[in-house]
Amino acid sequence: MFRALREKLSAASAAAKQKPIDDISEVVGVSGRRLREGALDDVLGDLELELLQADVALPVAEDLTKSLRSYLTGKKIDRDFRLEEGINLAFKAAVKKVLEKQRFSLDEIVKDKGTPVVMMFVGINGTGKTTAIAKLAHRLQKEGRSCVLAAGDTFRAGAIEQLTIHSEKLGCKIIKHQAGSDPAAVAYDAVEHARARKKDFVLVDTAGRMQTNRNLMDEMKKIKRVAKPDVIFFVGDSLAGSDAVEQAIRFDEAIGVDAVILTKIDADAKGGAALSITETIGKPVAYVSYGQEYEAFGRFDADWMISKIFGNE
Ligand SMILES: Nc1nc2c(ncn2[C@@H]2O[C@H](COP(=O)(O)OP(=O)(O)O)[C@@H](O)[C@H]2O)c(=O)[nH]1
Ligand SMILES: [Mg+2]
Repeated sequence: MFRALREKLSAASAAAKQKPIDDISEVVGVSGRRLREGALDDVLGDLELELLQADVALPVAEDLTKSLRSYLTGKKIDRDFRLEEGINLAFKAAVKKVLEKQRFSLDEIVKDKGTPVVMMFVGINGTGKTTAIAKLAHRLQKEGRSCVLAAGDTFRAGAIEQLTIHSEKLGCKIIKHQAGSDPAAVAYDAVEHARARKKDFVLVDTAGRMQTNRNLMDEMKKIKRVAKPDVIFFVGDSLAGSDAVEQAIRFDEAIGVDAVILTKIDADAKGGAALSITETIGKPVAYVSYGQEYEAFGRFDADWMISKIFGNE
Protein backbone atom coordinates (compact mmCIF):
# COMPACT_ATOMS: atom_id res chain seq x y z
CA MET A 1 0.00 0.00 0.00
CA PHE A 2 0.93 3.69 0.03
CA ARG A 3 2.37 3.65 -3.47
CA ALA A 4 0.62 6.85 -4.54
CA LEU A 5 1.58 8.51 -1.29
CA ARG A 6 5.19 7.44 -1.62
CA GLU A 7 5.39 8.86 -5.12
CA LYS A 8 4.00 12.15 -3.95
CA LEU A 9 6.37 12.25 -1.03
CA SER A 10 9.37 11.37 -3.15
CA ALA A 11 8.59 14.30 -5.40
CA ALA A 12 8.20 16.61 -2.41
CA SER A 13 11.38 15.22 -0.91
CA ALA A 14 13.35 15.82 -4.10
CA ALA A 15 12.06 19.38 -4.23
CA ALA A 16 12.99 19.88 -0.61
CA LYS A 17 16.58 18.75 -1.16
CA GLN A 18 17.24 21.51 -3.63
CA LYS A 19 17.17 24.17 -0.98
CA PRO A 20 17.75 24.30 2.75
CA ILE A 21 14.58 23.87 4.73
CA ASP A 22 14.16 24.39 8.41
CA ASP A 23 10.49 23.78 8.81
CA ILE A 24 8.38 21.02 7.36
CA SER A 25 5.66 23.54 6.71
CA GLU A 26 7.80 24.93 3.89
CA VAL A 27 7.68 21.63 2.12
CA VAL A 28 4.16 20.52 2.69
CA GLY A 29 2.54 23.87 2.95
CA VAL A 30 1.03 23.66 6.44
CA SER A 31 1.65 27.29 7.16
CA GLY A 32 4.60 28.08 4.94
CA ARG A 33 4.14 30.69 2.31
CA ARG A 34 6.38 29.30 -0.37
CA LEU A 35 4.43 26.19 -1.11
CA ARG A 36 0.87 25.79 -2.14
CA GLU A 37 -1.53 25.72 0.78
CA GLY A 38 -3.33 22.41 1.09
CA ALA A 39 -0.43 20.24 -0.06
CA LEU A 40 -0.54 18.42 3.25
CA ASP A 41 -4.26 17.90 2.76
CA ASP A 42 -3.51 16.01 -0.43
CA VAL A 43 -0.92 13.82 1.23
CA LEU A 44 -3.13 13.06 4.20
CA GLY A 45 -6.14 12.52 1.97
CA ASP A 46 -4.22 9.86 0.06
CA LEU A 47 -3.08 8.29 3.29
CA GLU A 48 -6.63 8.12 4.57
CA LEU A 49 -7.73 6.42 1.36
CA GLU A 50 -4.99 3.84 1.70
CA LEU A 51 -6.05 3.14 5.26
CA LEU A 52 -9.63 2.60 4.20
CA GLN A 53 -8.41 0.14 1.62
CA ALA A 54 -6.61 -1.73 4.42
CA ASP A 55 -9.99 -2.15 6.17
CA VAL A 56 -9.46 0.59 8.70
CA ALA A 57 -12.78 2.18 9.65
CA LEU A 58 -13.37 5.76 8.50
CA PRO A 59 -13.43 7.50 11.92
CA VAL A 60 -10.24 5.67 12.85
CA ALA A 61 -8.51 6.67 9.63
CA GLU A 62 -9.63 10.25 10.24
CA ASP A 63 -8.27 10.21 13.78
CA LEU A 64 -4.94 8.94 12.58
CA THR A 65 -4.51 11.50 9.86
CA LYS A 66 -5.55 14.20 12.30
CA SER A 67 -2.86 13.23 14.77
CA LEU A 68 -0.37 12.99 11.96
CA ARG A 69 -1.30 16.49 10.86
CA SER A 70 -0.71 17.91 14.32
CA TYR A 71 2.59 16.04 14.53
CA LEU A 72 3.78 17.47 11.21
CA THR A 73 2.50 20.98 11.66
CA GLY A 74 5.35 23.32 12.50
CA LYS A 75 7.82 20.49 12.88
CA LYS A 76 11.43 21.67 12.62
CA ILE A 77 13.49 19.67 10.20
CA ASP A 78 16.96 19.96 8.74
CA ARG A 79 18.19 19.68 5.20
CA ASP A 80 18.86 15.93 5.41
CA PHE A 81 15.47 15.10 6.76
CA ARG A 82 13.75 12.59 4.55
CA LEU A 83 10.17 13.64 4.37
CA GLU A 84 8.85 10.29 3.27
CA GLU A 85 10.59 8.47 6.08
CA GLY A 86 9.49 11.06 8.58
CA ILE A 87 5.86 10.76 7.63
CA ASN A 88 6.00 6.99 7.69
CA LEU A 89 7.55 7.00 11.15
CA ALA A 90 5.06 9.54 12.44
CA PHE A 91 2.22 7.53 11.02
CA LYS A 92 3.42 4.29 12.57
CA ALA A 93 3.75 6.04 15.92
CA ALA A 94 0.17 7.26 15.61
CA VAL A 95 -1.10 3.76 14.74
CA LYS A 96 0.79 2.33 17.67
CA LYS A 97 -0.75 4.85 20.00
CA VAL A 98 -4.23 3.74 18.97
CA LEU A 99 -3.38 0.07 19.31
CA GLU A 100 -1.73 0.44 22.69
CA LYS A 101 -4.24 2.84 24.16
CA GLN A 102 -5.80 0.07 26.13
CA ARG A 103 -3.86 -2.88 27.35
CA PHE A 104 -5.17 -6.16 28.57
CA SER A 105 -3.69 -8.13 31.45
CA LEU A 106 -5.14 -11.40 32.64
CA ASP A 107 -2.67 -11.38 35.53
CA GLU A 108 -4.14 -8.12 36.77
CA ILE A 109 -7.64 -9.55 36.59
CA VAL A 110 -6.53 -12.56 38.61
CA LYS A 111 -4.94 -10.23 41.15
CA ASP A 112 -8.05 -8.04 41.36
CA LYS A 113 -10.77 -10.64 41.35
CA GLY A 114 -9.14 -13.83 42.60
CA THR A 115 -9.69 -17.28 41.11
CA PRO A 116 -11.63 -18.75 39.51
CA VAL A 117 -11.58 -16.11 36.82
CA VAL A 118 -14.58 -16.65 34.58
CA MET A 119 -14.14 -15.81 30.90
CA MET A 120 -16.97 -15.77 28.40
CA PHE A 121 -16.33 -15.90 24.65
CA VAL A 122 -18.87 -14.30 22.36
CA GLY A 123 -19.12 -13.71 18.63
CA ILE A 124 -20.98 -14.94 15.61
CA ASN A 125 -20.67 -18.44 14.17
CA GLY A 126 -17.38 -19.48 12.71
CA THR A 127 -15.24 -16.62 13.96
CA GLY A 128 -13.12 -19.01 16.02
CA LYS A 129 -14.52 -18.90 19.57
CA THR A 130 -14.18 -22.59 20.31
CA THR A 131 -10.70 -22.72 18.79
CA ALA A 132 -9.63 -19.65 20.78
CA ILE A 133 -10.90 -21.23 24.00
CA ALA A 134 -8.82 -24.35 23.38
CA LYS A 135 -5.76 -22.26 22.55
CA LEU A 136 -6.06 -20.02 25.58
CA ALA A 137 -6.65 -23.02 27.85
CA HIS A 138 -3.54 -24.64 26.37
CA ARG A 139 -1.53 -21.50 27.04
CA LEU A 140 -2.77 -21.17 30.61
CA GLN A 141 -2.16 -24.82 31.38
CA LYS A 142 1.38 -24.49 30.10
CA GLU A 143 1.82 -21.75 32.67
CA GLY A 144 0.70 -24.23 35.30
CA ARG A 145 -2.85 -22.96 35.74
CA SER A 146 -5.93 -25.12 35.78
CA CYS A 147 -8.91 -24.64 33.47
CA VAL A 148 -12.51 -25.77 33.19
CA LEU A 149 -14.26 -25.56 29.83
CA ALA A 150 -18.01 -24.90 29.70
CA ALA A 151 -19.77 -26.25 26.60
CA GLY A 152 -22.15 -23.31 26.33
CA ASP A 153 -22.84 -23.66 22.62
CA THR A 154 -25.72 -26.04 23.08
CA PHE A 155 -27.35 -24.82 19.88
CA ARG A 156 -25.11 -25.90 17.01
CA ALA A 157 -24.86 -29.59 16.23
CA GLY A 158 -21.38 -30.82 16.99
CA ALA A 159 -20.31 -27.86 19.11
CA ILE A 160 -20.31 -29.84 22.36
CA GLU A 161 -18.38 -32.64 20.72
CA GLN A 162 -15.85 -30.19 19.25
CA LEU A 163 -15.10 -28.76 22.69
CA THR A 164 -15.04 -32.26 24.21
CA ILE A 165 -12.32 -33.30 21.77
CA HIS A 166 -10.27 -30.26 22.75
CA SER A 167 -10.73 -31.02 26.44
CA GLU A 168 -9.44 -34.55 25.89
CA LYS A 169 -6.42 -33.34 23.94
CA LEU A 170 -5.67 -30.72 26.55
CA GLY A 171 -6.42 -33.00 29.47
CA CYS A 172 -8.72 -30.48 31.09
CA LYS A 173 -12.14 -30.72 32.64
CA ILE A 174 -15.24 -29.98 30.57
CA ILE A 175 -18.71 -29.33 31.91
CA LYS A 176 -21.42 -30.15 29.37
CA HIS A 177 -25.11 -30.82 29.24
CA GLN A 178 -27.27 -32.21 26.50
CA ALA A 179 -27.62 -30.47 23.15
CA GLY A 180 -30.43 -27.94 23.26
CA SER A 181 -30.17 -27.40 27.01
CA ASP A 182 -29.85 -24.02 28.72
CA PRO A 183 -26.30 -22.69 28.21
CA ALA A 184 -26.57 -20.52 31.33
CA ALA A 185 -27.00 -23.68 33.40
CA VAL A 186 -23.87 -25.18 31.81
CA ALA A 187 -21.89 -22.04 32.62
CA TYR A 188 -23.24 -22.00 36.18
CA ASP A 189 -22.23 -25.62 36.75
CA ALA A 190 -18.76 -24.96 35.35
CA VAL A 191 -18.26 -22.03 37.72
CA GLU A 192 -19.50 -24.13 40.67
CA HIS A 193 -17.13 -26.91 39.69
CA ALA A 194 -14.20 -24.49 39.46
CA ARG A 195 -15.00 -23.06 42.89
CA ALA A 196 -15.33 -26.47 44.50
CA ARG A 197 -12.14 -27.83 42.92
CA LYS A 198 -10.18 -24.59 43.21
CA LYS A 199 -9.58 -24.27 39.50
CA ASP A 200 -8.05 -21.06 38.18
CA PHE A 201 -10.07 -20.35 35.05
CA VAL A 202 -13.46 -21.09 33.58
CA LEU A 203 -13.72 -20.66 29.80
CA VAL A 204 -17.32 -20.41 28.68
CA ASP A 205 -18.09 -21.22 25.06
CA THR A 206 -21.26 -19.74 23.57
CA ALA A 207 -23.41 -20.11 20.48
CA GLY A 208 -23.09 -17.64 17.64
CA ARG A 209 -26.13 -17.38 15.48
CA MET A 210 -26.36 -14.06 13.67
CA GLN A 211 -25.52 -11.11 15.85
CA THR A 212 -28.78 -9.49 14.84
CA ASN A 213 -30.70 -12.38 16.32
CA ARG A 214 -32.42 -11.07 19.40
CA ASN A 215 -32.65 -14.50 20.99
CA LEU A 216 -28.92 -14.85 20.84
CA MET A 217 -28.38 -11.60 22.68
CA ASP A 218 -30.97 -12.61 25.29
CA GLU A 219 -29.14 -15.90 25.68
CA MET A 220 -25.83 -14.05 26.14
CA LYS A 221 -27.40 -11.75 28.72
CA LYS A 222 -28.69 -14.72 30.69
CA ILE A 223 -25.32 -16.47 30.65
CA LYS A 224 -23.74 -13.24 31.83
CA ARG A 225 -26.27 -12.83 34.63
CA VAL A 226 -25.84 -16.38 35.84
CA ALA A 227 -22.10 -16.99 35.33
CA LYS A 228 -21.01 -13.43 36.19
CA PRO A 229 -17.97 -13.48 33.92
CA ASP A 230 -14.94 -11.42 34.93
CA VAL A 231 -13.97 -11.03 31.29
CA ILE A 232 -16.09 -11.05 28.15
CA PHE A 233 -14.03 -11.61 25.04
CA PHE A 234 -15.45 -10.62 21.70
CA VAL A 235 -14.02 -13.02 19.14
CA GLY A 236 -13.76 -11.37 15.74
CA ASP A 237 -12.63 -12.73 12.40
CA SER A 238 -9.98 -10.39 11.00
CA LEU A 239 -11.12 -11.26 7.49
CA ALA A 240 -14.58 -9.88 8.16
CA GLY A 241 -13.43 -6.26 7.91
CA SER A 242 -16.12 -3.74 8.73
CA ASP A 243 -18.58 -6.56 9.52
CA ALA A 244 -16.35 -7.49 12.44
CA VAL A 245 -16.53 -3.90 13.66
CA GLU A 246 -20.34 -3.98 13.37
CA GLN A 247 -20.49 -7.24 15.32
CA ALA A 248 -18.20 -5.90 18.02
CA ILE A 249 -20.46 -2.88 18.45
CA ARG A 250 -23.58 -5.07 18.71
CA PHE A 251 -22.14 -7.40 21.31
CA ASP A 252 -20.63 -4.51 23.23
CA GLU A 253 -23.98 -2.73 23.34
CA ALA A 254 -25.89 -5.85 24.34
CA ILE A 255 -23.64 -7.33 27.01
CA GLY A 256 -20.46 -5.26 27.24
CA VAL A 257 -17.18 -6.47 25.82
CA ASP A 258 -13.96 -6.25 27.86
CA ALA A 259 -11.42 -7.27 25.27
CA VAL A 260 -11.09 -8.60 21.75
CA ILE A 261 -9.59 -11.77 20.35
CA LEU A 262 -8.79 -11.36 16.69
CA THR A 263 -8.68 -14.60 14.73
CA LYS A 264 -7.45 -15.85 11.37
CA ILE A 265 -4.68 -13.29 11.34
CA ASP A 266 -2.71 -15.85 9.33
CA ALA A 267 -5.09 -15.28 6.43
CA ASP A 268 -5.56 -11.55 6.92
CA ALA A 269 -3.83 -9.61 4.19
CA LYS A 270 -4.90 -6.20 5.39
CA GLY A 271 -4.63 -5.94 9.14
CA GLY A 272 -6.91 -2.97 9.63
CA ALA A 273 -9.48 -4.87 11.71
CA ALA A 274 -7.54 -4.64 14.96
CA LEU A 275 -7.16 -0.93 14.58
CA SER A 276 -10.81 -0.40 13.73
CA ILE A 277 -12.27 -2.54 16.50
CA THR A 278 -9.94 -1.16 19.16
CA GLU A 279 -10.70 2.41 18.25
CA THR A 280 -14.43 1.92 17.63
CA ILE A 281 -15.43 0.11 20.82
CA GLY A 282 -12.48 1.40 22.82
CA LYS A 283 -11.44 -2.05 24.01
CA PRO A 284 -8.04 -3.67 23.68
CA VAL A 285 -7.14 -6.56 21.43
CA ALA A 286 -5.96 -9.05 24.02
CA TYR A 287 -4.94 -11.98 21.84
CA VAL A 288 -4.54 -12.95 18.24
CA SER A 289 -5.11 -16.36 16.72
CA TYR A 290 -3.26 -17.31 13.58
CA GLY A 291 -3.61 -20.94 12.63
CA GLN A 292 -4.73 -24.44 13.48
CA GLU A 293 -2.12 -25.40 16.08
CA TYR A 294 -2.67 -24.63 19.76
CA GLU A 295 0.57 -22.66 19.72
CA ALA A 296 -0.72 -20.39 16.95
CA PHE A 297 -2.07 -17.94 19.49
CA GLY A 298 -0.47 -15.11 21.37
CA ARG A 299 -0.59 -11.74 22.99
CA PHE A 300 -1.44 -8.92 20.69
CA ASP A 301 1.60 -6.94 19.65
CA ALA A 302 1.13 -3.51 18.10
CA ASP A 303 4.44 -3.66 16.21
CA TRP A 304 3.42 -6.92 14.64
CA MET A 305 0.09 -5.52 13.52
CA ILE A 306 1.80 -2.43 12.11
CA SER A 307 4.10 -4.63 10.06
CA LYS A 308 0.94 -6.36 8.81
CA ILE A 309 -0.67 -3.09 7.77
CA PHE A 310 2.52 -1.81 6.15
CA GLY A 311 3.71 -5.27 5.22
CA ASN A 312 3.14 -5.27 1.48
CA GLU A 313 4.65 -1.89 0.82
N1 LIG B 1 -6.71 -20.08 9.58
C1 LIG B 1 -7.32 -20.01 10.76
N2 LIG B 1 -8.45 -20.71 10.98
C2 LIG B 1 -9.03 -20.62 12.20
C3 LIG B 1 -8.51 -19.80 13.22
N3 LIG B 1 -9.33 -19.90 14.30
C4 LIG B 1 -10.32 -20.74 13.94
N4 LIG B 1 -10.16 -21.17 12.68
C5 LIG B 1 -11.04 -22.09 11.91
O1 LIG B 1 -12.30 -21.46 11.74
C6 LIG B 1 -13.34 -22.41 11.81
C7 LIG B 1 -14.35 -22.00 12.88
O2 LIG B 1 -13.73 -22.05 14.15
P1 LIG B 1 -14.53 -22.31 15.49
O3 LIG B 1 -13.59 -22.20 16.62
O4 LIG B 1 -15.30 -23.56 15.40
O5 LIG B 1 -15.53 -21.06 15.44
P2 LIG B 1 -16.78 -20.72 16.39
O6 LIG B 1 -18.01 -21.07 15.58
O7 LIG B 1 -16.70 -19.27 16.65
O8 LIG B 1 -16.65 -21.53 17.63
C8 LIG B 1 -12.67 -23.73 12.10
O9 LIG B 1 -12.54 -24.44 10.89
C9 LIG B 1 -11.32 -23.35 12.67
O10 LIG B 1 -10.35 -24.33 12.43
C10 LIG B 1 -7.30 -19.06 12.96
O11 LIG B 1 -6.77 -18.32 13.78
N5 LIG B 1 -6.75 -19.21 11.72
MG1 LIG C 1 -17.94 -22.83 18.50
